Amino acid sequence: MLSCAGRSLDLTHPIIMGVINTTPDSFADGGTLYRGSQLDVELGLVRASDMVMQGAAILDIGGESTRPGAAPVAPAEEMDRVLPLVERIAAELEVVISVDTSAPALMTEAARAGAGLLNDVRALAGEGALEAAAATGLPVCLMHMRGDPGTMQTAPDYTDVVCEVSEFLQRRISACETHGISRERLLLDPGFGFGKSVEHNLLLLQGLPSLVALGLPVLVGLSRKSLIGKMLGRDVAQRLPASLGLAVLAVERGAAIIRTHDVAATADAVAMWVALNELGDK
Ligand code: PT1
Repeated sequence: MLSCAGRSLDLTHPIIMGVINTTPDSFADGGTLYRGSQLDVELGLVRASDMVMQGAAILDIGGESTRPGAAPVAPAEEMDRVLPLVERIAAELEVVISVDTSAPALMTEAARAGAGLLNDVRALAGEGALEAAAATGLPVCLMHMRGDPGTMQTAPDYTDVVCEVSEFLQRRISACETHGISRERLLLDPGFGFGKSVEHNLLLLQGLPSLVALGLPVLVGLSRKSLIGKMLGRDVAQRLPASLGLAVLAVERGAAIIRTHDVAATADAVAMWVALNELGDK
């Protein structure tokens, strides 16, 4: 059980995190919550409600695109995008709200607005992030990234990618503990696509059990990412079948949470794995 503000998440079976981007420019679903140039909170609520009905236990709300090559966004702009939607969803839906941010001020305000989880692709390494996250009392997902979104795919290089990601995450766990964020509040994520070649991503998926062995729930986000495009020659709109395959391979290797744009399809795929897994327990 992971305690997320007023709600608790049962992690005995893998669960689904649905992605909701409030950015005009996200790689897979950018701009879909906009009417003209204006972000529409009601469109966001409809999307959120659909995802909950389809089986999402968590919704991950983001206001900064972190896909390869993305430019940074001003924290004030990010807050303006994210906070109204967090408030609206918290008031209307029974779901844990995760906020995908590295901005300390947004962490603080999101917790006030009803968020139940913080998801930081920079693993709280930014100025003031550890302190802000600690003060919210919320669980935190620590993700590995090499470099920053603008340049991370230039020439990713590792001697042993699984070891290096694992050691990085262990250092971030220690930093969290030093700042009063206990292990019970932490989730880990290898950060697929964040400063990794296709081969690095595949090695990380194959080596996922060694991250799971650290004893914290592992979150995996592979949905529609460019490694699929590079391997199979598919553009973003044609990456669902491979994303589903990868999701099942990740839960088979111990992933606790699957972050996806396609909640209904991913919930079906994971449900088949769960059914088979329960047979094995008998
Ligand atoms: C993720 C993740 C995230 N991914 C967590 N948060 C994104 N915890 C945003 C590509 O190669 O995996 N885990 N927040 C989206 N980032 C990317 C990265 C999108 C790479 C696309 C690519 O296409």
